[in-house]
Amino acid sequence: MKTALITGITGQDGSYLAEFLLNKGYEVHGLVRRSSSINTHRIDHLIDADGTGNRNFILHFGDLSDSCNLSKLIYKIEPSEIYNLGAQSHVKVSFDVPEFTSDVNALGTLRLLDSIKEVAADIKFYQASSSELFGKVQEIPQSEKTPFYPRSPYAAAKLYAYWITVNYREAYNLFACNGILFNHESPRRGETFVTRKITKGIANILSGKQEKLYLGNIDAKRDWGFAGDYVEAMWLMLQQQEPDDYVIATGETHTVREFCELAFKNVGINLKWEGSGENEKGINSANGNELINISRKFFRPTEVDLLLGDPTKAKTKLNWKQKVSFEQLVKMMVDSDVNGIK
Ligand code: NDP
Ligand code: GDR
Repeated sequence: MKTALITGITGQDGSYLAEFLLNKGYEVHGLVRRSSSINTHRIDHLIDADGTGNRNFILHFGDLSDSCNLSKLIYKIEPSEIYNLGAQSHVKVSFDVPEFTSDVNALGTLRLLDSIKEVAADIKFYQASSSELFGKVQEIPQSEKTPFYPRSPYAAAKLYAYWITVNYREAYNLFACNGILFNHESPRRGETFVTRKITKGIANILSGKQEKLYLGNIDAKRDWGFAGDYVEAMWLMLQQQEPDDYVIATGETHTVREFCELAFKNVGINLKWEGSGENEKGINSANGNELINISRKFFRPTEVDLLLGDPTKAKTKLNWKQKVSFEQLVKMMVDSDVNGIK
């Protein structure tokens, strides 16, 4: 039986990856941070507290800032594969907590790689790299060959993590891969990321819990895919003969504005935009109600304007392809939130 250790198992991707690996017959171990309120809602259905979960699913307390604990767990579990998904993953928040973000996202990766090197150099390692590395537009579409230009403390920390992964691969012959994943979403997406904020906001507006939605830069463009499709690519990277780095994306880009329009359309509301810049408003064209306001609070000091990935390498070498389209993704998220509130 193969054994995997996942950091960030309580997050969106961790929960989908855990399900994926359990279905493949893996024993799955996950790193969980102790918190004062319960943080396992995405994986509760897998936990075997009363015999209803999965016996091959095992959780351990730990933190990416604690190298002693990480080394001990790697020594004890002896995983064949480690997926490093743990991170302070919010780009805007990284401007508020840059040092913490760097400690977890950059040094956390180093701590894992160095433990692998010391404890068992045959462990395969996946690093959750990000399209945020591309940052300020250098080239469109963005591929494995596009130069990086990080635009936030989050992206700068992920840049270190990317290169330290490459360095440990070259210096110590580790099987270490970077998945450069473009934005991927799902009904399990954290509620402060823009897609989920919009779909949850729609559900709240329809049920009278919220009057309108406050958003920042609605002209930013993202290449959005479905998280369930992307975790398969992570696994595929570790099943290859040679370690390598891959862009995972859909090859389509949309503005936040388009995401809003389509999401509202899914519940029968046509959005009309009025005004411009910070005075722009999204209005229900049928009854004139204001549904979206622009707020300075949600703008970033430096923005990533346009992401559009070229997944050709993943398609040809990993035989990976996305299954869920942009339209299906928006519908899936809106339906889940609207039905959840009902
Ligand atoms: P989430 O924010 O949903 O999950 C992040 C996970 O990291 C949570 O389990 C969180 O634990 C954990 N974590 C945070 N800080 C620490 C720490 N100090 N020690 C250990 N664990 C910690 O992110 P996603 O699932 O969306 O993303 C997974 C990874 O992929 C992240 O590294 C992210 O940066 C990266 N990424 C994500 C993309 C996306 O579009 N989703 C695209 C490209 C890269 P807790 O639940 O306790 O907070
Ligand atoms: P991103 O995702 O920064 O791309 O990082 P997010 O959903 O936070 O922002 C996407 C774009 O939407 C704009 N935006 C808003 N964003 C948020 N969160 N809230 C708002 O109200 C809002 N209004 C407009 C943003 O300015 C931005 O341009 C995600 C994370 O998952 C990272 O961990 C990951 O590495 C990248 O995707 C790829």
